Amino acid sequence: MKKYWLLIWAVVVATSGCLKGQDDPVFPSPDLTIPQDENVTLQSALPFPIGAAVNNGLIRSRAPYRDVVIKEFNSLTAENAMKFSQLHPAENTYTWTEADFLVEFARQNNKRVHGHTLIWYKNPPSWVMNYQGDAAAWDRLLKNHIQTVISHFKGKVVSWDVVNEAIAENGTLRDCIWLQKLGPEYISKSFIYAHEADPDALLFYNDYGHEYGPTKRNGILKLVNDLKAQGVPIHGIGLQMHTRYNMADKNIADAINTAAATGLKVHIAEVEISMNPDNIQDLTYSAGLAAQQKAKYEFLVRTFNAIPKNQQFGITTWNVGDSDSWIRGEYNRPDWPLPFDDNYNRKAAYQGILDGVK
Ligand code: 9MR
Repeated sequence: MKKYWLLIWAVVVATSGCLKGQDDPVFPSPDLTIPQDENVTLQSALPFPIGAAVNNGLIRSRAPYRDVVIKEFNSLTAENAMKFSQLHPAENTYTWTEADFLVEFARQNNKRVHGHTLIWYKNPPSWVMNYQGDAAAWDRLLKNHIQTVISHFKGKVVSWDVVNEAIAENGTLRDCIWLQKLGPEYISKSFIYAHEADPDALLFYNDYGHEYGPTKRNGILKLVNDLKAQGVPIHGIGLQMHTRYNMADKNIADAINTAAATGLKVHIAEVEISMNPDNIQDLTYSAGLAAQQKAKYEFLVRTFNAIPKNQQFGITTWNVGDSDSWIRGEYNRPDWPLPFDDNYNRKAAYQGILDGVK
């Protein structure tokens, strides 16, 4: 008899494993969500634009994702579709399909589109890396790319991350192909070319690590203040804010307030709050972690909401649900960095965002 029950137990365990669908999240969030209130959305509750970086594949294939994007956010950034390699894979080839899809989706749903990103050390396609030419030829390459892209989206994309991540961790200019070929002026030239192509577009310098401390932050602030002093058309500063639950509030406040002190518009441009920065492989998302994440989102929003109104360009989360985040794939660890869980339920972090403007 004992053997018989053991057999049934074994069959049940084995079958429940098989029943797990292919689409089941790798790291399901436990039951740590807040009740759905149909009268509340982020875009209706917040007094500044609230955006998400989005992925076209998910917009097309996952209805709950698309629904949350439409319902909760009023500003969109392409997570990848407007990067150099994606738009300009060969010298004489531009591929607009994906970016156009996103812009059209935004138009149909009445969302602002923020362009990301024109010039980034990380993203040049191999034809750029292998390009042979003198300084004038490199200058033309830079100008053609920026102006072709901006002109294509003129009137549809209101703002651009013109240059992304040009400052290294030690606060100096990061070594990259653009610096090597054009010198430090590649940055001011990028802004000038962008402004020529669309004088109405708001132009941002975007970087991460303002909250790490003064070393990198001072390098970033010096760069944007120098650009301003030279009369270069720069209108905003993007703080990516890929941060973590145990980042000190003071560091976050210093990051936001020093950016605001430049007088530029401030975009918290790529927020997520990682819950597992130490890469613990068997970590689970607990009520305690959820509460800490909620508090960190709340602090960030409260601090942003306190800078002058006309400088509040908005806050953008780097994708939507926990399973959409680049973090899990990049670091191969469980993590829950976003305000929505794997199934697009609202987390405590969502409530934290709402509480930040109370
Ligand atoms: O989330 C993006 C990921 O899907 C891409 O593979 C990666 C490389 O293009 O870029 C990620 O987004 C980055 C953003 O463009 C710039 N700041 C850092 C972001 C996370 O790496």
